[in-house]
Amino acid sequence: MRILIYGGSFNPPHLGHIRSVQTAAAALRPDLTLLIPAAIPPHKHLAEGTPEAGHRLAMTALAAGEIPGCEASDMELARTGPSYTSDTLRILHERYPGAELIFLMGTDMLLTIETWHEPEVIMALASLAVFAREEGHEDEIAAQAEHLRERYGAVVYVLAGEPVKVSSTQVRALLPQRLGRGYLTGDVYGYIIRHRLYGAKPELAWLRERAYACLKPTRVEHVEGTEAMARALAERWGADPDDAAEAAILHDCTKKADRDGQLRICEKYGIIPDKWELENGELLHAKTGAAFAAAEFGAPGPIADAIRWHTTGRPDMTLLEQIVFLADAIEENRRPYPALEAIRKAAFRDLDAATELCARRTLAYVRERDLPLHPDTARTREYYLKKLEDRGAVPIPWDGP
Ligand code: DGI
Ligand code: FE
Ligand code: FE
Repeated sequence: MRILIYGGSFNPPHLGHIRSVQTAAAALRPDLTLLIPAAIPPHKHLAEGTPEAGHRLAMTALAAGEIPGCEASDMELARTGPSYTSDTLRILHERYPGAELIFLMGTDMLLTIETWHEPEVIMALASLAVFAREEGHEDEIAAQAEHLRERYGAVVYVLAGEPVKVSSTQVRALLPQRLGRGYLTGDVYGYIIRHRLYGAKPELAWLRERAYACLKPTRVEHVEGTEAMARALAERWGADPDDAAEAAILHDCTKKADRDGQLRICEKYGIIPDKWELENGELLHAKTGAAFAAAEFGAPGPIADAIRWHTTGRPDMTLLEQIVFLADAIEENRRPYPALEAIRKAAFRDLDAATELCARRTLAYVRERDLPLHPDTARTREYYLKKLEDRGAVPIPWDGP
């Protein structure tokens, strides 16, 4: 039996890791491949925002899932004290008697292995595998391999193949800029976004694809329109256009669910519907959408709040909340309704006046259809009416439908 062992911080595991393992596995044909995330010792400088060990293990397990016969092992993370490779190999040697252990490493690791803890134990218990072509180090690697063979009786496999040029540091730097997805497996990327590890923000194309899958096909146009309008309003009023787009893409993500479906989502996320929401299940999609977006897509507080308040609004909304509240109402694909044009114009001239009129129009709509009026809608109207009055502005004239 042959076991390929690949250790590292996997912070996060990326396609470079996967390609290295695949190339090594193709050459060495192991029966089992173990990815072993290393415990990062407390004295070592932790990369900014390094997620807890459990997250690294979970990501490594997702990455391992891409490779046949490959598993993630928690044996180093579960151990207390310094994580020595020699100890890991001892344990594996006992667990798999008679197996050939092959330790896959990067070039610089091979060059420094003699400075490691118990190098002679490492080389007695395991063969070493290293890539030959890494930044023109071929001669150095060949010389070092020869030296280790002579001095320790080491078995060194020098593998052909160019490792993918990407580092975890690079990936961590890209993720907060809505980039980096191309360096990760889909599962690992989804996990990072769901938990917003490394300050990651989703690539919007990726988010659209996933969010649209939650919609009735007929609603996609509305969400596209809302995104475009939210972006335009964000540019006009100085909010982050990508954050506005993110909130807009997700704002109706639970709209498809009927009343029973809404109540099931409420149960799942511990939402207690109020009596107006119980009467009119339609109102619930704002609360359930916010919870779903946070749980499934890691939507951070300000974005989840913009989703939460997009239907009724609330007094003293944040800029992002106001933008999404209005964008939803005035996007280009909205079926025309009275006051639409007036709100649309106002939204680019006076955000509070537009908000007041938008809430006033909903009040009229609800009254006309004899729907239960949600007090949040009424409060939104009152708050923005008073805000206009306080600064001596006149509400936009509109007499109702
Ligand atoms: O989800 P959308 O259709 O894109 O838009 P939305 O989230 O603004 O939801 C619109 C619906 O919400 C619309 O049918 C009116 C309803 N609504 C908004 N405020 C109230 C309200 N319904 C009631 N009963 N009471 C309200 O205060
Ligand atoms: Fe909605
Ligand atoms: Fe909407």
